[in-house]
Amino acid sequence: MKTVILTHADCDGMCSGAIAKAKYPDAEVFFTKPVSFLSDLSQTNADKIIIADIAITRKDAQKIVKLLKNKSRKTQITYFDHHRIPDNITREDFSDIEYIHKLNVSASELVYRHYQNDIPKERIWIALYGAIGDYEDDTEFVHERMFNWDRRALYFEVSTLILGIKSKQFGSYDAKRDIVETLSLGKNPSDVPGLVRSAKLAVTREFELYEYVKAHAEKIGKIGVVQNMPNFGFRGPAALFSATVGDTEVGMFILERGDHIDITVRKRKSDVLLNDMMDTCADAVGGSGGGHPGAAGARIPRGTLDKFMHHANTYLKKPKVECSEKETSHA
Ligand SMILES: [Mn+2]
Repeated sequence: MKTVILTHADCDGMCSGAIAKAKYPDAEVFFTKPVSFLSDLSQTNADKIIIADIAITRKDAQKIVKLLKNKSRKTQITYFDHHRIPDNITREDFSDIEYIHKLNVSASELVYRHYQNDIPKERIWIALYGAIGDYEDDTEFVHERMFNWDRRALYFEVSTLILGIKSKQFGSYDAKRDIVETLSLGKNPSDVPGLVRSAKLAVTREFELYEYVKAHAEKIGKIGVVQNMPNFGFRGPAALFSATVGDTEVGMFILERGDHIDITVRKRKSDVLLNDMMDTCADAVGGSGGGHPGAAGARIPRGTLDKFMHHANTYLKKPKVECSEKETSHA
C-alpha cells in the first residue's frame, strides 16, 4: 500500500510528518504549503494520503474540498489541521475523508493523539517539539506530558530543530525529509549530523539581528517596526525584537517586494489576537492576512502601508474581543 505524507516544512509540520511516519514507516514524505497545496495534492497519487498542518486558503478552499472528495473514492485520506477553516467552506465539506481538526493545539499533538496507541510512547517527544515550535504548548495534554521528561533536555532538542533548520544546509526539502526520517525512528534532532552546529550559527545570527533591530527600529504609533532589513531570513524574531526595543506590545517586520508589502507580526505580553488583527487590517487596504493568535502575517498592496499602520494602531486601542476560535490561513 503506497502511503504519502503531505506536511508543512516548519517545526510543527516536520514533527507531524515524523509521528505519522513512525506509524507508517514506508510512507513517502513530501512538503507543501497553503499556496501550493491545491496543485501538490492534485499531483499526489497513493492508496493512503496523510495531510498535516496545511492551512486551506479561502481562494482555493472550494477546489480543495472538491479534490479531496474526488480523491477519496480511490484513496484513504486523513487530514490533521489546526488552522481556521475559511468561511466559504464548513467542516461538513470534509465528510468524505477522515478530518481531524482542532484550534489552539499543534498539528503534532493532533497527529500524536491519533496514532499514540500504535507507536512507541517515546514518540511523544516529537509531539512536544512540534507544539513548542508552533507556540501551541499551552494545552493540558502538553502540560501533563512535559512533566514525564526532563524539560531542559526537551528544550535543547526543540531549539536544535527550530534554529537548526534556519540555515541553508537544512533549507532544502531533501534535508528536511532526512530529519523527519531520523525523528520517526526515535532519534532526536541533535542526532542529525550538523544540526546542532547549524542551530548555533542561527542563534548567533539572532543576537546580531537584535543589535541591528536595536539600531534601526522605529515606532509607528504604538507599534515597534523594522523595515526592509537587508538580511530578511529571520522575520519573526525581527518583529519581536522591534517590540522589545521599542517597549511596545506588538512588533512588525515590514518588507517591500515588487508590488506588495509583506508584514510579519509578533507580540510580547499581550492578549491581542494577531491573526484577527492582520486579517482585519489587511482586508481594509485590499490585502490579506492571518496566521495564529501569537504569530501572524499579512501581504498588502504597495502604497497602503500608512493606511494599514493606522488601522493596526486603531485595532490595538479597541477593547480585546473574545474570539480565540478565530484562526486564519496564513501561517
Ligand atoms: Mn502548525
